[in-house]
Amino acid sequence: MSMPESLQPPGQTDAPVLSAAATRARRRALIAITTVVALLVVLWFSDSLAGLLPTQPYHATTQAVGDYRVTLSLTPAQLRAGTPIAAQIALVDAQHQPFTDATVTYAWEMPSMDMGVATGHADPTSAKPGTYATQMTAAMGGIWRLTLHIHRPNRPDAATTFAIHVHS
Ligand SMILES: [Cu+2]
Repeated sequence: MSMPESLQPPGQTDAPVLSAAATRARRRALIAITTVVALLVVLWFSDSLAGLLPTQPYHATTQAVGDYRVTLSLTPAQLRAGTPIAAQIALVDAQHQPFTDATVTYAWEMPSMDMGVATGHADPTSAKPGTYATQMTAAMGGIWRLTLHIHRPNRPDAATTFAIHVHS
């Protein structure tokens, strides 16, 4: 939209041009600040918002750990505080062969606060070779950490962690 001639005299100086540029810069700065604030608000509330989502099932996750590949499956699909979580740990070697001679120990804790550490063994299951099982319980909703130590005779130890979101 062009300005009426009466407001735009032909002898216009540089001042209004500079002022228009300054207005544009201010507007850009305002948009940038608003965007940053909005992002911070979303980040601030994202954890509580995630807790409100009805279904967010845990998907089996595979990690390469040393010469091994570790696949962690958890049930039930909807992990909830106070409900036992069954963990199934499938181990294969560099040749993708399952192995049954490992001693698997775990530590289960909430990294964001001191709630103690539950430790124990994951025992080999008879159903599936190379699969080890255990059970944990999260006392409260939030991000939990499962640390797995894999020890095999005459081989270097391996350890890895999994971050697990438990609903409250
Ligand atoms: Cu906690």
